[in-house]
Amino acid sequence: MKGDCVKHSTGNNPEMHNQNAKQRQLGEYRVNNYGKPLTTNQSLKVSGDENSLKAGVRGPTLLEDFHLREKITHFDHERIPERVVHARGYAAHGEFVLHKCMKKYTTAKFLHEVGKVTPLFTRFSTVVGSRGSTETARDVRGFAVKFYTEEGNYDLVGNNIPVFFIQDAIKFPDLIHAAKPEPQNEFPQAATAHDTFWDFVANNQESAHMIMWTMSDRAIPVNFRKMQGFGVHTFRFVNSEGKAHFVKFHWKPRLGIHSLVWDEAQKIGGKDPDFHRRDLYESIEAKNYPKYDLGVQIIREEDEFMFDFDILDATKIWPEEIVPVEIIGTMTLNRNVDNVFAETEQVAFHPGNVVPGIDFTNDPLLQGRLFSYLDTQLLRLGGPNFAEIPINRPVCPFHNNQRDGFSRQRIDVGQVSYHKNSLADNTPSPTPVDKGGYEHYQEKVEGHVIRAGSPSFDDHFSQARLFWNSMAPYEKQHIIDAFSFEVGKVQSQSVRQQVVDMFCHVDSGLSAAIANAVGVKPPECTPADTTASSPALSMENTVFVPETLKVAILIGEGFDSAVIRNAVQSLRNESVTIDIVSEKLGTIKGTAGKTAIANQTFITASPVLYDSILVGGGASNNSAEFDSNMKNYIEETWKHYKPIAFTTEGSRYIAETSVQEGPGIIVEKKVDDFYCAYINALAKQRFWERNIYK
Ligand code: HDE
Repeated sequence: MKGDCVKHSTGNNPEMHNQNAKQRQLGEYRVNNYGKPLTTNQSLKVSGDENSLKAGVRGPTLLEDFHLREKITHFDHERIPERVVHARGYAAHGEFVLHKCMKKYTTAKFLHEVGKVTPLFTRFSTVVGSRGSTETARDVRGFAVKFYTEEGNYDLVGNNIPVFFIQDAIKFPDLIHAAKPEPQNEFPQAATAHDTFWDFVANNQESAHMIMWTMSDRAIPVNFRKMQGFGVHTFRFVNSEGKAHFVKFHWKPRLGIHSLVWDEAQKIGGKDPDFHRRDLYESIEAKNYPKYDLGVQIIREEDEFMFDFDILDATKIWPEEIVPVEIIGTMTLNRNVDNVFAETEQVAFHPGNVVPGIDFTNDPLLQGRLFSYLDTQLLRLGGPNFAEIPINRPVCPFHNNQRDGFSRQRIDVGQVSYHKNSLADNTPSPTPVDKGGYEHYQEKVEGHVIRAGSPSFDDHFSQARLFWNSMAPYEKQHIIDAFSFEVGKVQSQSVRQQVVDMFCHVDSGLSAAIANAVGVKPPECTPADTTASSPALSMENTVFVPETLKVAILIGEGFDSAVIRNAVQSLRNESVTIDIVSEKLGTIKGTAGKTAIANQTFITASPVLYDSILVGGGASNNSAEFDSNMKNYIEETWKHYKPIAFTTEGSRYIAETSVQEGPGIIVEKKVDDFYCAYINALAKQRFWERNIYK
C-alpha cells in the first residue's frame, strides 16, 4: 500500500458511511469473475474444463495437463486449520460512531471527536464446536470487534459473558481439552454435557461464577443481535498526561438481551444449524442493521483496592450498580461480507492489537492471551504475513524492517531492511510518544519470581451467588434445568457428586435440586454469605420491542383475506418480519377473490424458527394433515412460551390443543384492537407465567 491512511468518513456525510475507509480498501481486492473467460492462474485462457487431457478418448490421463494439475492441486489445499476455539463463527462489517469524547481518559484518537466514524469488522462465534457445528449449542459466544482506526487496528476480543472459567492463562489448554469432545470417541460435539468438562469444573472451582452464566439463558442467545458483549478483562485507559484509569468494556444491544429456551435451541440445532448466521445475514440484507451501544466502566487507579473483589480477577464483574456503565458510542453492523473464507475465516483478532491510550493490566488471563493469538495465527494463516491479508490490513500503511516469509505480498523496495541505518536516513524510524508513538503504561512493578496465584483471587463463590440472587424465578428454574441436563449426562457418579457439592457453595436449594435430578446425595455445606443482588444481571430487566421479530402466518385455502391483509400491514408497520406458511408454496386463495403467496410450507419451516405464530385458519383437501400441522405449530409455540394470535377463524384450534387462554394468547374475537394487542404481546416475547404442563 502506498500513500497516507485511507481517509475515514465523517459522521455528517451519510453518503460516506457506506463508502467507509475499510470498504474502499477491500474494494481494491474484490474480483468479479462474471462474464470473464476461464483462465489458469497464469492467465492462460483454457479451451476446456470438463475433460482431462488423455491419450485417446478412452486412454490414460497425461501428466502434461497443467490445467488439471493446477485445478486439483489448488482444491487439495483449500482448507486451513480451523480455530482451535471459536471455530464456528460469522461476521459482518460495520461502523462505530462516537457519542462521548473520552479525551479526559485516553489518547486513543477514535475516542475523541464526537460523531467520528470508525470502520470495523465484528465476528461472533461459539467456543467449543468445530467449524460445521450447530449454532444454537449451549455455549459462550465470542464477540470480537476489529476497529480500523487512523492509528492502527484496535481489537476488542470479547465474549457475551462478562467473566471467564479460569483466572490464569496457563489453565486454558486444560479447560479446552476438558470441554471439547472426549478424545477416545470424539463426542459430544459442541456440548459441555459430558464427564471431562464437569470433572474440570469440580476440580477447578474458580469456574463457579462462569458456570452460573453458562447454565443460564445467556448461553443460548436467540440471535447475535440480541446478546451483550463484554471485554471481560480490566484494561487501562491512559490520557495525555500519562494518567491511567482502569476500564471494562460492554456492548449493549439496542434490541435487548433475549434467549431461546433449551428445548427450542436443541430442535433448531437440527432444523436449522445455521440459525444464527442466517439471522444476521438476513437482517443486514433487509437493512435491519444490528446496533450495540459501547459502554465503559471506569475505576480510578487510586480506588483499585476499594472493592471486595480483586479488579484484576477475570472471574469477577464490577456490578453496574456499584460502577455504572457509561455509554460512549454505537456500533452498527451494516454490510455482509463478500466472501466468508476471505474475510470471516481469515480475520485474525488479537487482544494485543491496541492503539495509544489503551493498555493492559496484570490480569494473568489477559497476559497469556497476549501471547496466544499471534502464535495461533502463524499456524492457522500459514506464516507471519497474515497482516497483509485484506481483511487484516490496517487502513493506514505499515512500515518496518520485517521481510520475507510465506506468501509475502508487498514488495519492499530499497536496500535497507535494518535499524539503525545511515543508508536510508535511519528510516523507518520510531515516533516519539508525544507525536503518537505507542508507549506502554509505566506501571511500577516489583515482586519475587513466584509460580502462585494471588490470595485476593480466592473467593470463587460470592459473585456466583450474586448472579443466582439476581435471577427472576423462571431464570433460576432454567439454571436448575440446565444443570440437570448437563450433569445428568455425566456417566461418573463421583463427578456428579462433586458438582453437586461444589454448587452448594452457591446455593443449597440449587444444589439440592441438581442432586435430586442427577441421582446423588444431597449436599451438605454453607453457601457463600451474600444476599446482594444486581438487577442488571437479570434478562427480565432488558429492552422489549417488537422490531425485527419473525412471525409465521399460518393459512390454508379460503382464509379470511381481510383479516390477514390487515395483520400483514400492522406487523410490517412495526418492522416485524413475516413468512406466510401453508401446505404448499405459492398462491393460496382467500375470501373475496384475494390471494396470498406462501413462501414457506409446514415442512420447510418449523415453529421453533419463529418468535410467534398467527393462526389464520383456512382449510385444505387433506384436512386431517392440515389440522395436524396447525396443531403442531400451535403446541410447540405454546410450549416455548411465545405469543400466539388466533383470528376468529383460527381460534377453533384452541379447544383442540393445550393452549389456555391468558397472557400472550390473543384471540381476535375477544379483543377490541386485535393487531395492537398482538404487537404488545410480541414485544414481550415470552410469557413465563404460562403453565405449559397443565
Ligand atoms: Fe480466546 N482464543 N483465549 N478468549 N478468543 C482464540 O485465537 C485464548 C479468552 C476469544 O472470532 C484463539 O485466532 C487463551 C477470553 C474470541 O476470530 C486463541 C485464553 C476471551 C475468539 C485463543 C483465551 C476470549 C478467541 C483461537 C486464556 C473473552 C475468537 C483462534 C487466557 C475475553 C476470535 C484465534 C475470532 C480465539 C486463546 C480466553 C475471546 C487460541 C490462551 C477470556 C472472541 O488464540
